[in-house]
Amino acid sequence: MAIYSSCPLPQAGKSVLLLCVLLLACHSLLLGRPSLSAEVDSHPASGPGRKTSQLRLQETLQSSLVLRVTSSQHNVTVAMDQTVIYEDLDPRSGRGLHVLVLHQATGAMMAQRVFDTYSPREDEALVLFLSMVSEGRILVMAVKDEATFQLRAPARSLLTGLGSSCASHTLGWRDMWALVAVKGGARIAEEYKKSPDFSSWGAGVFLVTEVQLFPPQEVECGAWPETEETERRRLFCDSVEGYGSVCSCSSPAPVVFDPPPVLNNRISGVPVAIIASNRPHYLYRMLRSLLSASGARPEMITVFIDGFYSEPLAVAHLFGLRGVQHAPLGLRNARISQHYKASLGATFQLFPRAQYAIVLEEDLDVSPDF
Ligand code: MBE
Repeated sequence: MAIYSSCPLPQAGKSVLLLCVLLLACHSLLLGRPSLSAEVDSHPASGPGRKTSQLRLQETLQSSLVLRVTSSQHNVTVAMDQTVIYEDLDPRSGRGLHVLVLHQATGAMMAQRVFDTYSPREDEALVLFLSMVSEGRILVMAVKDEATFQLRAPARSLLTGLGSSCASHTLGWRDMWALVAVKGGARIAEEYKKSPDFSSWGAGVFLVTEVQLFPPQEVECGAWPETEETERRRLFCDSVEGYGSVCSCSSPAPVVFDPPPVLNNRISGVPVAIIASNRPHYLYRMLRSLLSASGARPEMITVFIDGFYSEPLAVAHLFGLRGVQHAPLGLRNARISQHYKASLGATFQLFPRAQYAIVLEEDLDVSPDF
């Protein structure tokens, strides 16, 4: 494990850090395990030979990977081994803090977000997002242009909690910065370049570090019961991140609901079409409320997605619902009309005897007596 940091540390802090690094390295060597082991303890291991659903197809898994992270005025790029997995070179957009979440066993990218922390309140969204990421995941962060004008103390202390030595005070106006860390654990690597004056940007940061990966069976939750619901949960939690307790090992949020039936229900045979695009967190919230409403019947619900977005489809499958992706047609209002047309057409094809359909958009919340 390499630690890169150009942020000033007090001398005593440096000696303690060196000692800790040496101790950690010895501990890893003695145990013959990757040095991120502390984070895995919160994911109890399952029985031997069990693989996560996403990993079942992969015969040989790497034990480590090399990350290269660039942070500069116009560029955030992340490469894994020899492959660029993320790149934002657009000079007109993408200002702020770029965050990637990687799976600690496969290195698969599970989430990517940009928080424009030059602008107000984006730091709150950053804190919320990071709080929803499961412990043990690898976090990669990099600044593009400027990321500190509205980066307030709570966000700074959260980054400090991830092991950053720059985030609390040093990181400032138009400084460049990259961090690789483990959620709930320690910093893996950090690089920083100060902007020379108010009207200039810091020189580009190029961070290179090797990250140790975990064997899949060490990161899989063994506490979930062996049910069809768990199968869906595993598929979801192996591929996407940022849904908090859905993937909690000890107290996972329910994905099956058993709402009370409605007496003399005259709409139990009415299909429900959810009109969705690429707002998977809204979709998650709406489906949770819909499936909890009295009389809800999952088999009547279809999620129609305007585009080939994988995350909303994963959310539909998490709840055991049908998901249909459409190739988008047209632009703006025309695109929305086309999506409605295709979704209604498909609904009455799926339910040819239906006379009515219920149409809901992905950002609604359904009341319990809907
Ligand atoms: C802006 C523009 C933006 C860029 C942002 C962050 C400023 C110059 C002076 C002040 C504030 C902003 N000031 O320029 O360059 O494109 O995203 O800086 O770098 O308060 O004096």
